Amino acid sequence: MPDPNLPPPYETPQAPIPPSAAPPPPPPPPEPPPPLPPAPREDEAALREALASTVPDTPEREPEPEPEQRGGWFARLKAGLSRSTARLTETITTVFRKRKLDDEALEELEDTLITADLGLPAARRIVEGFRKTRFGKEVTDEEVKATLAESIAEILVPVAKPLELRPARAPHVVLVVGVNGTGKTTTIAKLGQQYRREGLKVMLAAGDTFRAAAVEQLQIWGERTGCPVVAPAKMGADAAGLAHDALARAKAEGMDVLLIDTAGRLHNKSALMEELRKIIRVIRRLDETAPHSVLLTLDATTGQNALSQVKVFREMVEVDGLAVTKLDGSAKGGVVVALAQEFGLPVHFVGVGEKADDLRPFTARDFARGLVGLD
Ligand SMILES: Nc1nc2c(ncn2[C@@H]2O[C@H](COP(=O)(O)OP(=O)(O)O)[C@@H](O)[C@H]2O)c(=O)[nH]1
Ligand SMILES: [Mg+2]
Repeated sequence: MPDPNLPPPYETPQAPIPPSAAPPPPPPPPEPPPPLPPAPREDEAALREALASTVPDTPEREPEPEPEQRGGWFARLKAGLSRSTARLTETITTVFRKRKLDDEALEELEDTLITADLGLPAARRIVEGFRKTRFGKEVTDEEVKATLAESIAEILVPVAKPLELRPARAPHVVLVVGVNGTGKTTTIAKLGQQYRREGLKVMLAAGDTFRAAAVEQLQIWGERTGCPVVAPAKMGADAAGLAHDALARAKAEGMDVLLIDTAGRLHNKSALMEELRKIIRVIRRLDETAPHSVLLTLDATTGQNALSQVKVFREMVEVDGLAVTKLDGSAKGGVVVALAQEFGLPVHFVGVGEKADDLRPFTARDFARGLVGLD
């Protein structure tokens, strides 16, 4: 087993120093030329970044904290959402300090909600709620925030559904799909670790067979979390074949969960669609009920673009639920409300960081209050 603390097995090629960057002839002592930025290959850069940021220390060395009460996680969620909160509440705080809720005020509220990525339909729905119950009354920013949190929670409640696993020893197959960089591999690793902690037997399948970085990232996580990883024999191997082998092994070894990573090359949509559909076809030869969940990862920092990604992926496969990642770095967390309003697809998980513990089931009320900045 390779030492996970060793640097990744890639050398960064040094970019040649152009003559123009060389020091002028010696006025002693000569200044060394400024170091040029390295020019790593795309995969190497991705791997380096992935390894540096996504793989926490081994659980043996640095035990993860016990699962916390709502308090700890809520605080983290709220902190993660702080940029989105600022987006949403700055205007409310200034505009609604004490103000009559008239048409103009409602229009401003609607604009604020749209700017905060909640989308037009959700913004309209929320504003209509205000109109019905509070129109003509004097309101404060605190009242507006409280009502807003309630209206948002109302939109989110129907989609806040956990990913329910089927009974043990009949591997529950989760096919994880999504655009490159949205967090598929990291989400699989996080789920693997969490299911392992619950005592489940979990296998990971490195179905993004084109990117060495993706395969190695998953292998390292697998080693650390005690999840066997089924990896391609060579880069570019058939993803469907790999998924098939992985399910055969998962069944033979009595796994509870099989998490299948996939490629997300959206620039070649028809090829990706064919690949995903083929994966589904071949795993159904072993279990006609598989995959039991098709989980689509969405990167919250992409805001409204996440909506188009849902549409595109739903044309390719039957998406069962969403995992929304990177809510911590995003000012566009309001997009979760837009997603809920527009598609009604279950939001199973939200990610607010790169560690295994930074992915949790989605809870409507906590999210709504966190987004609005309330406790
Ligand atoms: N801040 C933050 N970063 C995340 C989160 N989820 C994933 N990432 C990072 O996003 C990058 C891409 O993730 P990856 O899982 O490789 O995406 P993939 O291409 O879809 O497999 C990695 O650097 C991850 O560490 C999250 O919830 N928060
Ligand atoms: Mg990946």
